[in-house]
Amino acid sequence: MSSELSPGARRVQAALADRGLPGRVVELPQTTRTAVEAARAIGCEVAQIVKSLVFRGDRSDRAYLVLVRGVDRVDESRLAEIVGEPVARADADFVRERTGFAIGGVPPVGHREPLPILIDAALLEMPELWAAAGTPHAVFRVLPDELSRITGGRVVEVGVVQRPS
Ligand code: 5CA
Repeated sequence: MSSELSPGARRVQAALADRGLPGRVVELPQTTRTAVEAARAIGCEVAQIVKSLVFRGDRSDRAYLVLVRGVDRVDESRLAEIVGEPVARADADFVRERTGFAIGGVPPVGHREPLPILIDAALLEMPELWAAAGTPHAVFRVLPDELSRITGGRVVEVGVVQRPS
């Protein structure tokens, strides 16, 4: 029940309900802070996890939210070409300030201020996805078409498979 969710997860639950997806958020006892941890907790493939990564525009100081598969990373030079300015990965303070959520729980909807959203095309090829819902223990299930619709994100090719470090 939504009344049992923590405050961050409740905000995402409300944003989803506003967009026609009520009751989707689940809070798990296990951590879902990273894509690998979330996949383990849910019992799905890492590629089905939506990573919500915030980048900072060098010139505009804008926040860009990029959604990629859990197995991918963002090609920053490609992203820079797409948004028309150099970008860098945002730090924890910037992420919290602009989205209203801490890294590890950043959702694709429900942000403090509207921000441009870019969706990597590969994400939309997955049959079913799971995204963060405001806290490092909260997620929600979403279909690719639903993710496009609720975010209004621009579909781009910006993801590259992450190599093991
Ligand atoms: N809850 C999961 C998905 S359900 C989640 O939020 N995954 S994530 O991939 O979108 O967010 C974690 C990501 O935040 C990591 O992949 C990592 O790239 C990034 N991150 C972790 N620590 C930092 C940091 N200090 N600064 C910037 N980015 C960070």
